[in-house]
Amino acid sequence: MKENRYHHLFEKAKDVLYKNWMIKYTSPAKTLYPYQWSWDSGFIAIGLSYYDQEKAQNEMLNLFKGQWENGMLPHIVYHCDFENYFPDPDYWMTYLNPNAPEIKTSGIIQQPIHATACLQIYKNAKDKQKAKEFLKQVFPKLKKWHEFLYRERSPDNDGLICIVHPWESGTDNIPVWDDIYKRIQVEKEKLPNYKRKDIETICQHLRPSDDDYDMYIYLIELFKDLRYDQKRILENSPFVVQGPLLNAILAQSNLDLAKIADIIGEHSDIFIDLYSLTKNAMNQKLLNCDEHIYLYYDYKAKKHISTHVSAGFVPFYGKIPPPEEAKCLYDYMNSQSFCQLGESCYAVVSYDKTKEDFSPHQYWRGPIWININWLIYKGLKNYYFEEYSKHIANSIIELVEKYGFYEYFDLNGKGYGAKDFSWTASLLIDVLFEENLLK
Ligand code: 2M8
Repeated sequence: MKENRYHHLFEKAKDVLYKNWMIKYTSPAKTLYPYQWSWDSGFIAIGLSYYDQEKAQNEMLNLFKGQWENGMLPHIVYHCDFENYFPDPDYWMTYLNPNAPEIKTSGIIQQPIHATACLQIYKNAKDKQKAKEFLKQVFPKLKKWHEFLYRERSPDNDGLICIVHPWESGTDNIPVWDDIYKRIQVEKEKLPNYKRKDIETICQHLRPSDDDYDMYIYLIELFKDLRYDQKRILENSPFVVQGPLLNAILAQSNLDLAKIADIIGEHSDIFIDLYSLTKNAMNQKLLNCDEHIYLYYDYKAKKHISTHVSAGFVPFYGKIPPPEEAKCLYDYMNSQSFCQLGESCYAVVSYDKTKEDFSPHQYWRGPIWININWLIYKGLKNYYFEEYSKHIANSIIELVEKYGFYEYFDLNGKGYGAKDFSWTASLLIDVLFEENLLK
């Protein structure tokens, strides 16, 4: 085998994941995010699965140590205690709910990418027998997790899952929320004293604003008052949103959970049915054929939010768009608003860049994120939009090679946020293998 630039990149990516490794799990970035995050760990396990089966399996099994009795998989699992992150493990007071496990966790969720990650571990496994044992071990946990989402987070029982906190979206300060925030009165004087730690390492203007943080804390305080009772949260939280990102990821995870069930001889039909349920509901409620994108739905105000973000194209990943709509969605994404082929832009920006409030450097309000682009890259392959998926693959490689393993990137490729960011490394690894570049 001849070593080439891709082998070098692969080694560097492994190094980033190794640096962020905390024995039981891989942190997203040691200084900024020292704990175990839910969807990060899913992405990380996918990268690890190409070269360290054992570590990838443990990444998932240790994440599920934080699973609640009712099936909820929390967005952070605090395996230990560090000084450098707020909210700290004690802040959440999850003992208020009898379902919470002994290990400290947050009290909210993130995107359910885990079944997909577990199936990928099996697919890449050198030791298939061990991988099958792993699937047997993890299957009941994944099943319980999906059951939680459909039982507790689908208020109309139509297969569309809600988030109740901006952190649950993973796209924390995305401009979609601006509209919702206008109708939420945060009583600042009632908020507890808290101290942000993120701005000790990253410039404040690159992170969510103090007002955003007040909103985050306001909602968590409310959830504590409601003792993390999901039914009461859905009834009382002013922030209840149905969106294309979580639902597309869940749809795909249902398909992958069905495959896992087949491999280990369990019933798989139920997951195929759930896939169809969510897919149909997304196409009925979130797809806007006139605007050529999937929209978010403000469940409390009972209205769609017409803010266009790249997450609106992630349904490609879950094979959601009907074939007759796919080309229009694609054409809109392949335009000046997001990233036009031939234009000098690297990849799909997180928010419509023709908008006045597009912000090239501020977190989820404009920059290019590798995970969203990876989801779109996979999605475009489903629909045979080869030129664009190739473009994204090349961009992911070039961004990392030229500028480093950053958390996110601006239009010129300059990196921002955490410097050695785990999902940037792990998803690059997936792209290198997918594109057959390590032969
Ligand atoms: C960011 O979110 C956390 C809160 O969960 C934060 O800003 O402190 C988001 O980018 C989220 O998607 C990600 O999972 C997390 C860790 O990388 O950081």
